[in-house]
Amino acid sequence: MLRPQDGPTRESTRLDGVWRFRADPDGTGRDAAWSRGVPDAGRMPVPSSYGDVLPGSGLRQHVGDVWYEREVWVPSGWRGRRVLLRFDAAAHEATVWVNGVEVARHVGGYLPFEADVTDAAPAGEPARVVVRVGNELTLATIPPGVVETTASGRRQRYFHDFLHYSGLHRSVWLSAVPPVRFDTLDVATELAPTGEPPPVERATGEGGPVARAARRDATVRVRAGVAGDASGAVVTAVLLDADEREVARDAGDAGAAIELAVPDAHPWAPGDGYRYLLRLELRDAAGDLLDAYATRVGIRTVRVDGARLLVNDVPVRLRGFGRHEDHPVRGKGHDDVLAVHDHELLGWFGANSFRTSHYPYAEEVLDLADEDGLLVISESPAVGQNAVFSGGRLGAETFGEGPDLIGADAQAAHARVLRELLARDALHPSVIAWSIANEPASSTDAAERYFAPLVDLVRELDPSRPVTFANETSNRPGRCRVTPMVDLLLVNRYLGWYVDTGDLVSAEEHLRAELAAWAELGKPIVVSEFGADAVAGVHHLDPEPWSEEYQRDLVAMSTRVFDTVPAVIGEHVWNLADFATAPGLIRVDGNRKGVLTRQRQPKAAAWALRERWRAAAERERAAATGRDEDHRRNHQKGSDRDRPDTP
Ligand code: BDP
Repeated sequence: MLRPQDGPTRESTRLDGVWRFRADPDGTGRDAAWSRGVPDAGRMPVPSSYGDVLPGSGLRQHVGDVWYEREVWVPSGWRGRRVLLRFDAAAHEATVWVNGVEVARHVGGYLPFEADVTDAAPAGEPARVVVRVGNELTLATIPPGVVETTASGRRQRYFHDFLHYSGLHRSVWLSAVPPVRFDTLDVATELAPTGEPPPVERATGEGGPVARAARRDATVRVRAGVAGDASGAVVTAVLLDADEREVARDAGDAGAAIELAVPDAHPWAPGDGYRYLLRLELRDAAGDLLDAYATRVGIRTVRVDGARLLVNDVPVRLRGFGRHEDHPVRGKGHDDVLAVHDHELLGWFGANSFRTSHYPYAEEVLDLADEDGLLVISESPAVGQNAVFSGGRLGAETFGEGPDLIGADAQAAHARVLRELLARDALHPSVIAWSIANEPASSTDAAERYFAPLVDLVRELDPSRPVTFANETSNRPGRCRVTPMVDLLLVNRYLGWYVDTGDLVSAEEHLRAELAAWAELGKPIVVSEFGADAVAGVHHLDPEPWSEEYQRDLVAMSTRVFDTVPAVIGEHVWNLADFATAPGLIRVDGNRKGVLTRQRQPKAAAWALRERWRAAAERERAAATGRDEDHRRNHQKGSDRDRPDTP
């Protein structure tokens, strides 16, 4: 499945806007054939979560089905082409009908799916699109949950700490594509070994210098899969630089690998979102154009070397956030305004990285990260697989076979979601690691059995990126059975908050000891969560939890510790901004661990982080400029020597 785009052979239109909508908690619509048309429907904007849009509707707590409906004219000019209907996300499972005909079913709330609707939606006629979206989580879904019957009706319980927003969160597309066409695309990039001196050693303190890689010869390997009868067809791949100058070209049979040699390539690197444009053409034996597809390609490598994480063979140090797709009213509905604003805020902080905690984000977000040269840890939606957070709903073992355990069905769903995630995100240079889960119970035999095949699967699907997962605090070094399997350690730690509450001196000692223990494993460590709740406007002279000062001081204490542990190559504060959660005794209108409010205004910690991270970014820029300058001088010397008339 390829992303929709416009081009010489393809056209696409977004079906975003206000759709007809009706909640159906009793599941009436399934028997009453609402698939043909939803009676007495109200309205709902797409994309958005439906939870907070209609005041007083109770939809925030809704469990079960909702129905969406709209009409669309299929352009008459699309005759003879295939018509695809794509949902960038339907949270959390959906069935789609076009003119009463079922065209798609999909389980999982954060990844796209599409249907070929050519027969159901003839060109030149109106088509009625109806979507049933369900949001029930079970122990077989990713993420897990349990539906309980209470005096107030059915309630969805879940073990993750963000509101279970639901609905059509991302764009819906109708596209015309040629009958014989590209339908998958794999791109792998490699840089020639560097003859340069080893990169600058990381100094301790405030991030350490990280230099951008200099230009190097590169190879781009392209494999484009084709749907339809492509016998005799030829694929041409052309790579253009950012100034649209052709730098490489080659051709091959449909489905075969094409290797493009790119001399003196400009790598994609942290803070430098340089990308080439890859243009693909598919022509039949007579030379007629069957399909064309274009995508941006960042040339870069990622590698773990001992306790270092190397991008383009240069050690990187991640500074940034765990985030959420979460905004007032829209919930998890993607919005370009808010996404661009959040990314500008990352720049304001001097951040260079984030994790898509705890589910795949809208692809538009990854586009922004690609463009900005941000380092992204892409996470699967497997969050809350841990009895510790389940309030007794999961058996103490968490994983295994049984009515209160997460077992083989969940594991199969988890594998499916990882396949879909990698298929969607592998083309993004910003994605530098795959996180297969957040904070599972990871210290048992059953957890080892559950995760081992998933780690293998990700490695097999993408040998070019490290595999990781975020470790939860009770799964200590030596006990945790999953950390030995992964390449990069993510540890979520709340010293000074859930542990040593209000005592930053003890917290510092404990954090130092724990990180030293993790460092023994000889792998790079990203502290992927640390932080404290702070209610904006609460101030205190003493170290009082919930005050802005306490949050600021806890972050400062933590980063002071990180700077003394060379294996800690990343710090992700939890969280960029306050976010909505299920109601709870330790939640005040949501989780307040944002260093920004939910409205994206700074708390005291934000200013302190900005100072630390901008200083680090500045040092990186200086180091990168130095390296570029050296490279330019060496290169210049070489070419001068080649010219006979140069003294
Ligand atoms: C961690 C979770 C994260 C929570 C955070 C918290 O990974 O989703 O929001 O704690 O408690 O356990 O704030």
